[in-house]
Amino acid sequence: MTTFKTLGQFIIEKQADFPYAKGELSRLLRDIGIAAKVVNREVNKAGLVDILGDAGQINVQGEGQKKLDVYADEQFIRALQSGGECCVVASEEHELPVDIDSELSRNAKYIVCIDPLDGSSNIDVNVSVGTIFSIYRRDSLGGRPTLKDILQKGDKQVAAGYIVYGSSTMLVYTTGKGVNGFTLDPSIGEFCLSHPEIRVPAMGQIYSVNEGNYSKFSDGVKKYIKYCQENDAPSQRPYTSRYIGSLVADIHRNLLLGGIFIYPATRTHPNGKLRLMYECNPIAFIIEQAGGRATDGCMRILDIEPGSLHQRSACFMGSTGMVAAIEHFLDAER
Ligand code: AHM
Ligand code: MG
Repeated sequence: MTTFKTLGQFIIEKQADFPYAKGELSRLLRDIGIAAKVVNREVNKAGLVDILGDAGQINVQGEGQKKLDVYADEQFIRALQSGGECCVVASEEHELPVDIDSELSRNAKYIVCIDPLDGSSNIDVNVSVGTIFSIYRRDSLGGRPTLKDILQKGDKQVAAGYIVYGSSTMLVYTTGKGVNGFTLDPSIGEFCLSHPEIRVPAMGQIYSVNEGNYSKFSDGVKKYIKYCQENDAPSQRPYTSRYIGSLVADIHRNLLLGGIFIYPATRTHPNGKLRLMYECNPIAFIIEQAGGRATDGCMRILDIEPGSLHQRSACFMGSTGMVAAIEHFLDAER
């Protein structure tokens, strides 16, 4: 008989790996997993809005229907609030940190940065979207957490993960001891371990970039893209271009198959587009834990000292060999 392991079972088994091992981080991860199932249910119904009622209309309970990214934000914050392990949340949906000040979370030590529904503009056309999260431990003691508590380098993350709401819904996470993936089995409503110990191949044949921005890229990036397109049998070029425009989906594919994801600085986005705290850092942590690399073109993403909650960063992440190749082109233009 084949056996299976649920996310809950796996988290408990791995609890001893955590340096503090009191079960708090395990509970936090479990809470995120529960909220992900609720969000998944709503994302799956998104195509039915024209039948069931569009956003902005009044639903049967008399409540106005919410946009899915707002809904997802509420679900994750509610789960973190009721779990009691998180003291503050930094979300893409809120300009300021959301302080979780309740009796239950009085001694909570964990900080969560989250993009509750990334790529939400893709929902209308039935393209995969995702949730990205990053977890830190609070350094300071006493009082309410401050912005300084949140603005830690990515290297200090204690856990990070994403959920991809795709043809299957998957949760992939790391606590700094490798990366594991769980697929939601809708028949039992559980995330089950389906992709243990994910490793990103050292070389891949996929490059992912919004080539519509080509004219705005630096010479080094342009030359790398041309390099990807050249014929060279020994290095299996030309590579394949794959770009969904939904970060989690693009990263998930490249993580499993090998590849590079690029969102460089452009003239219109001089610091790139993606956000450091809840997009680049968690993905960089996962990629490194899977054996890959993540850089902003000058330095390791996880070493960037953050200055603000919603700051952006350029990023080049994926298979080590492919990141090394683009660094060569970027170095040559300096
Ligand atoms: P969002 O947070 O507003 O959804 O934007 C982030 C998304 C990512 O999922 C994706 O990688 C990127 O924007 C795509 O940007 P572009 O359309 O410029 O290629
Ligand atoms: Mg986003």
